[in-house]
Amino acid sequence: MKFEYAITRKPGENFAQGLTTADPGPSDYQRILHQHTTYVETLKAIGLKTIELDAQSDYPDAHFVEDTAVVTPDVAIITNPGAASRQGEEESIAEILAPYRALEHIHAPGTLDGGDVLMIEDHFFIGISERTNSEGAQQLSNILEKYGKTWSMIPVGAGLHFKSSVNYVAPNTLIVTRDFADHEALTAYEKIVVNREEEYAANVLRVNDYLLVPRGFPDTQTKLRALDLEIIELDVSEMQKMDGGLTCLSLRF
Ligand code: CIR
Repeated sequence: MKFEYAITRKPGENFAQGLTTADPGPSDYQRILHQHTTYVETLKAIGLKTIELDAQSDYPDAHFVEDTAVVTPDVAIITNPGAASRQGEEESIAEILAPYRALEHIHAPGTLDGGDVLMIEDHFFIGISERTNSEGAQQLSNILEKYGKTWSMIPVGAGLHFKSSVNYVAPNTLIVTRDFADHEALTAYEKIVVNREEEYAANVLRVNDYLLVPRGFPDTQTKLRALDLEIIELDVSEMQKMDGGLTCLSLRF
């Protein structure tokens, strides 16, 4: 689908109280604001209309808007985020999406994070992770079927979300971490495999004819240059400290 819009949300001053498995070290609000502003300006520069939301002080992870919805050409599925501290973030996103798409919802006991869902044309990979449980994945697959889409479920294993490790970069081509390089569910695709030292760089964001890649992963960038796409490098070091990255920071549709 050609993306026309992106929803983003400004990080809150308490962003460093968000969830992370990393040792984030000292936080720097001005730095994350600068990185986030550059991200939003980049989306605009490549032709998207942005819908920019204010920080939500009750939710230090709320700028990772991707986890709150799965937006397809016909329907937006509002998630029930898997982390207790993030449940409720989806409410304001549902209001924003309502004028654009029919809405469906994931209900408890189902949980689902948008970061676990990879849309490849009419097919959806749904990662089963610490955040997305089987019930949530089943609810999503039922909704997708109603709208004529196909799906596969795939255990995430290592990494926070499925899209921390696997992303769609070009026709029939994925970028994957080594753990997914030989995965039987992905045999139909060509693959760019990132080195162990550069695993974070599997989280790249394809937007129409552009590929947004995280700064500081030279080997992956060389591999991606083989694709016929314009590559834009962005510094997302403050998001990386909080287990987030380029895909998490927006909802494209
Ligand atoms: C969290 O743990 O929920 C946030 N700190 C990071 C969420 C990243 N989102 C994503 O990968 N889609």
